[in-house]
Amino acid sequence: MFKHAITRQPGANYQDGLTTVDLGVPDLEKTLLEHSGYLTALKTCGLAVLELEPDLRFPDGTFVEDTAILLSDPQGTCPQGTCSSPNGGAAILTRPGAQSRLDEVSEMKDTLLAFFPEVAQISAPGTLDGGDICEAGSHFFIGISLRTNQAGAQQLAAWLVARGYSASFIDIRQVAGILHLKSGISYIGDNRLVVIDSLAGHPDFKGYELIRVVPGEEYAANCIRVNDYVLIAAGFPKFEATLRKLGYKLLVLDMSEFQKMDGGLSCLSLRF
Ligand code: CIR
Repeated sequence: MFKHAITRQPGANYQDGLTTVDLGVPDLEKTLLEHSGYLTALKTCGLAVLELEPDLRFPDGTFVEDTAILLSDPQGTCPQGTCSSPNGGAAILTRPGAQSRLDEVSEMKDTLLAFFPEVAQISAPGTLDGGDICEAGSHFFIGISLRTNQAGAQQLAAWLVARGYSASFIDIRQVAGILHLKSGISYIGDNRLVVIDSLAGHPDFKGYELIRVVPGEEYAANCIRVNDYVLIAAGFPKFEATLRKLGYKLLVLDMSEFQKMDGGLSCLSLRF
């Protein structure tokens, strides 16, 4: 169960952020409306939502997921007192792969220290974006991408293994159309992985029930399970119907202005 979410409001210069897609310039008013719908959805899921102020130094700062990996429930295999914090959680700041986003993590550090007594950090030459990290129960898939390099992935894997998790690397550098691993897969619990076609054949996904996102609905692959609900992007009827048929309670959210900046549902919060 998640109890908390950390979010950051998009700033007035949101449109100056990075993007690889050509879907037009985001409309700020609509962006803020969509963001507010997202916050409402997290609250519906029962989360206490921390809403950080926009930070104009970082146009991409609303995509807080990229700045940290949080464990609310370490597996408990590490030697007594060496790696779990007293509240049972653990946090590690990333080292974002885009130069313009590197310093977002120092901002996030102070916020995390209010919840986690110790905060570790990925260090150079490692780079790692939270969007490349997919937690699937006690296993973590770590995407190697244009943002997350081998050194960053290895540092995170070692940190996770010390806390009782397993980890494997998924190289997405040759997979067209996705910025991060989680642009193409999501874990929604119940041993189910949502995947785009180009990742469905990966041998590491064999033990999971795969929920395929049909061609043309790839953006829908970035969805999040939050307690009793799955949050999905609006406008992907086949995917929505598939999840409804499986019995999931859905919150369907308008994400058009985030999609324009390569962002998805997972990117907009840190959940723990
Ligand atoms: C970026 O390029 O860094 C942002 N415009 C989008 C980040 C999306 N984050 C994510 O998927 N976790």
